[in-house]
Amino acid sequence: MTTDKKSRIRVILHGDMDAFFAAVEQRDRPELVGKPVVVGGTGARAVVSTASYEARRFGVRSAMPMRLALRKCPDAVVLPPDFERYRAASEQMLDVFHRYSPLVEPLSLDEAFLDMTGAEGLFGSPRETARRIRRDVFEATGGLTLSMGGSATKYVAKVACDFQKPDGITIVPQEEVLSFLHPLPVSRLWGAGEKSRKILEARGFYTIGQVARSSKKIMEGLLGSLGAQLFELANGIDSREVVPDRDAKSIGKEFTLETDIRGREEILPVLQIAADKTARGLRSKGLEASGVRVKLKTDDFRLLTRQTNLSRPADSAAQLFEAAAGLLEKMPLEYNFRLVGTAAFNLKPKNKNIQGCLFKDPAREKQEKLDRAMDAVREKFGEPALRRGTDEALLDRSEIKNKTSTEKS
Ligand code: TTP
Ligand code: MG
Repeated sequence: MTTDKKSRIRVILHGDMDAFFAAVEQRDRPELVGKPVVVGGTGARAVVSTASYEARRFGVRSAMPMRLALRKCPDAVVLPPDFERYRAASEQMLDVFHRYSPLVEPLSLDEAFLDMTGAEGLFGSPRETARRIRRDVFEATGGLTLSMGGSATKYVAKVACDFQKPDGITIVPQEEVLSFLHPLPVSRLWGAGEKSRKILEARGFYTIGQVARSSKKIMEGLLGSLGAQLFELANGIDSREVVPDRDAKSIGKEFTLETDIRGREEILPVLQIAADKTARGLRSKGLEASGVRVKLKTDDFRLLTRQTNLSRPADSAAQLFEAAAGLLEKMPLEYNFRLVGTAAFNLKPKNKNIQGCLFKDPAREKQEKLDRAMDAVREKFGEPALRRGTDEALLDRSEIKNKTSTEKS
């Protein structure tokens, strides 16, 4: 039996972290758990970035002036944003998503679509898949929760994700799409901003169902081409594909050390782990890199970087580490360092066929096999199952706080 790809019902999941910035702060400062936390600026004209659900009970919302937020919730703990930690958590979330699908489309730091079409045999029903992903993200981020929505279209998956926030899963089967959408307010139509909402409401359209029961022509008359789009969405029609993020210009892993390190001998083992993780990041996305960068941060927060181009594209730890260790030789190492990292750049999808048959290199093939085998074992038994010798010794000292990140340069 052949399956027509176009007519196949898609399975799309949308995930979005709960109270993201505030949740990261509560994770890192357990004394704030259960308390109203507001993340945002502190100046006179500052606004709220986000509020923990405890603060939302008082009516605090994103984009609200901070002064108003504090009038509503005088006991709120106000914290400035720390994007480095949010970006690291975002990467951990995306790394998990990429374990489930190669088609991951991030929309912002804390949300992304996954196309899970055809993966039911691997991970179970959409609800079961969402459950697993949420569990894995919780583990990978050290305790952050996200909500997920699922449906055959991006639009309904996104609306569904918000439906049972926080910490919820909402799957909308195809036959329930219209009964799910129609009671919702028109502001839930993707693309309907404040202005279009007012126009719609002035003409008596308050719910998505009312829009669906009108006509494309009427909607076009009211809002032009946007009206036609909203009419389609209101009827559950949205053919947009999940477009994987092609803008990631580099993939990198870095470690912030709890105690500073000094000298080549101490840096090399950390560099080895960073190269290993960078290589795994590449392989999990089916990419290879033609450039490698090393990043060191001194104890007084000065950043030192060196980069080089590889003679041939690479996705193995051995190749990345060799290049990184070479770069280290050219760096001034007389400082104390608090951060060590590697990044791979000049990325492109790995073309197995052409590379594989034109340039057969037994040593490289063997390395690739080993890397694949290690990936498979880790995939099956989890992170601690298999580590290179240096890894184990270092991690056992518990001196490394993992701060993985995918750089966007
Ligand atoms: P959201 O996902 O919209 O909000 P959230 O994660 O805080 O809460 P939830 O999803 O549970 O409703 O945005 C993600 C982060 O983006 C948020 O934590 C802070 C930031 N942000 C702003 O800085 N300004 C804003 O106006 C919004 C909406 C978000
Ligand atoms: Mg969110």
